[in-house]
Amino acid sequence: MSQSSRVSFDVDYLQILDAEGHLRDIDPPDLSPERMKELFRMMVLIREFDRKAVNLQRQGRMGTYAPVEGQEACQVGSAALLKAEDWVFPAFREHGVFMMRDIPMRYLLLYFMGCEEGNRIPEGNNTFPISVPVASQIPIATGCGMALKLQQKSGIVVSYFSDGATSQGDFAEGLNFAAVYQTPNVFICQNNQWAISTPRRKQSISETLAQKAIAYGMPGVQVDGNDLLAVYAASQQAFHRARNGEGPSFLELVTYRRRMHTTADDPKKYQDEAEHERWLQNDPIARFETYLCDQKIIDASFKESIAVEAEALIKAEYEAASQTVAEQSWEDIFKYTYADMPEHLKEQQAELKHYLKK
Ligand SMILES: Cc1ncc(C[n+]2csc(CCOP(=O)(O)OP(=O)(O)O)c2C)c(N)n1
Ligand SMILES: [Mg+2]
Repeated sequence: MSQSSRVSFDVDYLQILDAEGHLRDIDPPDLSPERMKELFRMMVLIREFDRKAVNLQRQGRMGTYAPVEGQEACQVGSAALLKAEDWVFPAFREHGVFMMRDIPMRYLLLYFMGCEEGNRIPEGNNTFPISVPVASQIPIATGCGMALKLQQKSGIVVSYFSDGATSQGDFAEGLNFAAVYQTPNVFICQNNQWAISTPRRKQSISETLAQKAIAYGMPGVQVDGNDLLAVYAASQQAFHRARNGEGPSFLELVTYRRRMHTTADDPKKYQDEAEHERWLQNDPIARFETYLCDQKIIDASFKESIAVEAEALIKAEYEAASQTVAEQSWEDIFKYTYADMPEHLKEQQAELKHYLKK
């Protein structure tokens, strides 16, 4: 008689701050008050930058922009643990990660103003440029992890993506081979509930996205992505495993895209208003602020000072980006794809020249 056996798995859900931002009965990660103030400051700066960027697009001063509002805790809480030697592979909504990696805001502004220069990451910064094809950065990140391992180099590789990317073949290939080769990768899925107008439940009927990791042979944890302390603690554990040669991990950070997919989209056409309103009450910045106030780490004057500082910084970065744009020649848009310009581009260049002369 054959004997049957069962294998069962659990997916943990990590939350440290409750919905209002008060500490639950669980030890918070070891973060100094100064470090927490800095992380809060970054979350506020990202939110201010994001709102300004949407306004610039609305004023016709910038091209299509993908807002990151709502995902500040996901990005700050994880990127806070990155070292300069680590490699980062972002998608197209990781503006907070870029800022945490010390890439000046003008790069992001330039990119969304249509200037490819914005995608030229400063020399020596191990952050890859914005990647628009959904999930395409994931297998490349795995390849980077394999390279680090083969070369016996230190450092880990973190790739960021969102729920929609988990439906792509690249996701399966990337996670599978990271587990097979036990690479130092951490896969961070910011489950913001939407892939343009496709809701999370139509993307996958799996109960969680984190459980997909288990099938590939790596730990998968679901985390309250609007809880900075939970994101930090989960990232700390995953990064630690990767640094210690214990293989890859997957984090599903449960969050919400508070605004439109991009400025070219109108979510009112497909979102349920009541559900949207419910999510708006779950604000990662407000929750962390409540915690920091409870702990008497920040007060109203600190908040005021970082808001003033953020405004000035964003203004200066916008001016720098505008200056670069003003110095660009219209011909640049034709120049850099081919060593020898093909006929059809020459024709288009001539056509635009004629048009601009009018
Ligand atoms: C391979 C590919 N298919 C389709 C698109 C068009 N597209 C751009 S963003 C997007 C949805 C992505 O959703 P998700 O991965 O959840 O990322 P989010 O927008 O939520 O950050 C799609 C389908 C694309 N960029 N790349
Ligand atoms: Mg999404």
